Amino acid sequence: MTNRCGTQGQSGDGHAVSRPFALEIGVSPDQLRGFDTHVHRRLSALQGQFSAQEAYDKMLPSDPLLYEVYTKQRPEVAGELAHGITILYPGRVGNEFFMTKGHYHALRETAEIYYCLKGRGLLLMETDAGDWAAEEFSPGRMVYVAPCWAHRSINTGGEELILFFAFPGNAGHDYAAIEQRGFRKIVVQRNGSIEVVDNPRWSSAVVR
Ligand code: PAN
Ligand code: ZN
Repeated sequence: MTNRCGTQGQSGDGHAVSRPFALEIGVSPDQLRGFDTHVHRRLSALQGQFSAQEAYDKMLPSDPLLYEVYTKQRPEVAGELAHGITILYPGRVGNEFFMTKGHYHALRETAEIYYCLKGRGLLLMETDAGDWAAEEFSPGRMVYVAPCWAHRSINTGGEELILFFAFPGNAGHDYAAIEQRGFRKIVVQRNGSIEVVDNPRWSSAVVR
């Protein structure tokens, strides 16, 4: 039986065995240098996701940057852990807070860990079966995304929300279901407070 540990730098399947390493990570720009991919996501990437279409259309010409993702890439196999940092900027579209696209993992039964380094926010989660949850982010708080739960980060504060994350190398990302029907809940500011309410645009249409 082969495994990925092997002997003398070669795993049983002939690939190089991963080496241990360490990274300086944190909230300052020089603590992001150790990552090897960097993605920018702007408002236009969240077409159809915000409930206030008029406010969305008004903001679209300037296409503001909503978040950046820095990732340390790992082989996309079980046993490895992909990891990185998301910086989600503060702001709203109408009364709805800036958020990430959100996704299921392509391999549904894979979990994820988030650890908040800076800011305030929520991790909104839901399952195909209709369950949902919202856990708070504040510096020092960890949120565990259980297997099979879609997840979307939301910045409810006035400064950047900075999150460290780690997930199995073979998880993959499935954006389609969320792009088509959104999450069941949205997070809005109402009379100065933060509320999790039903998404008026959510559709129960089965997406496969
Ligand atoms: C995170 C997210 C990251 C950006 O790394 O990918 O916060 O969110 P979207 O991928 O939804 O745009 C993660 O959950 N990875 O699995
Ligand atoms: Zn994920």
